[in-house]
Amino acid sequence: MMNKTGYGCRLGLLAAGVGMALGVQAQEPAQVNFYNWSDYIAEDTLANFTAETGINVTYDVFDSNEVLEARLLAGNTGFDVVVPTGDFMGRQIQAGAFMELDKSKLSNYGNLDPQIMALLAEKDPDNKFGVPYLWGTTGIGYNVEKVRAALGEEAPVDSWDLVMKPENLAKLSQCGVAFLDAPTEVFAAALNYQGLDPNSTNAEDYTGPATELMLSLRPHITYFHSSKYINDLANGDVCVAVGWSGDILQARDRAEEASQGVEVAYSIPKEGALMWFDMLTIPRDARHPDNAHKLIDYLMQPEVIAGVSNYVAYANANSAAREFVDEEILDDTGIYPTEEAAAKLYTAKILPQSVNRVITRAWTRVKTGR
Ligand code: N2P
Repeated sequence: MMNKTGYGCRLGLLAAGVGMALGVQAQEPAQVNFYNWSDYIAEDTLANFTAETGINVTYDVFDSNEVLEARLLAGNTGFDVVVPTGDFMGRQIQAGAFMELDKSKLSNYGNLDPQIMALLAEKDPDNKFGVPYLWGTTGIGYNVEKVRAALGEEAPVDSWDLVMKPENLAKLSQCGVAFLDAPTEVFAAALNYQGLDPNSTNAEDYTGPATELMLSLRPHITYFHSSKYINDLANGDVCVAVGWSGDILQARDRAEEASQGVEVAYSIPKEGALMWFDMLTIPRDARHPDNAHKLIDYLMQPEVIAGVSNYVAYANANSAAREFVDEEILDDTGIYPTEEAAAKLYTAKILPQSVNRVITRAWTRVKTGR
């Protein structure tokens, strides 16, 4: 009777309307949209999540914080989980980009390393908006044999001299040089190398010495790109890359699997390097926030995140996962640095917007070489 007259349906709509007005969430469709860094998850992670929860994952990838930030700040991304790096997350929090996490929905939260959480609270007070996914460093990947051929046995592979002395880079340019297209990270490395504060808030440090150094290197840099270098290093198409730890180690592993005689190594230079944490966050306007929490909680399961670390060669921040991480990953000092190297690592602070604008302009100069 009700159906015939259509009241059932109308009542249903009315109830939904009242429910929404009261803030009662309707059941979400079994869907979650995940925007993650490229080469940053195990092959089976998302399929296993879907098998376990029945929630479908639409997966899309990026290789630049700037790209993610532009989308986030424009709003309406359609994504439910995104992965900004800690310092970027910090300023995006200030811009109101995220939804506060409901920790009652994160049963695995207690697995996270309390020391790392305390460090992250500098950018996210009370850890309200983000949980760490993976972390790594920004250093130098190189082709062992080609670098030796270009610079000899004494090639300074343990130092930023390798890529920040124009005379070295000039020789390496014959076999291909890749730099990340990550302005804040490369400028931080250049400043640190020059004995300046990698987190300088002094605009002249960027427009002056850091830009000058980068312009002197520019003629020898084959390209700026933040994901292509994995295959290029593995294939021997570039012989040196300023890049991310795990990506370079993936290149090492791909080269090994291909057995074409390419040997890739990763170095955290002795002058120090940037250490960063990538964060699981939920955009403020996410349409599937419940499922976003389920995905984040899933990624905090010890076996799950250990499986990701084992696959992508990045460290995680999950204390309970340690026993599931392969020995060779735990023992790899490119992934979990020695205490000596760790003491030299620096993290990125949230810089004033005015400094960020200076960095963006200076980076354009560096890339165009003018
Ligand atoms: C993974 C890139 C690592 C993320 N391809 C850098 N924050």
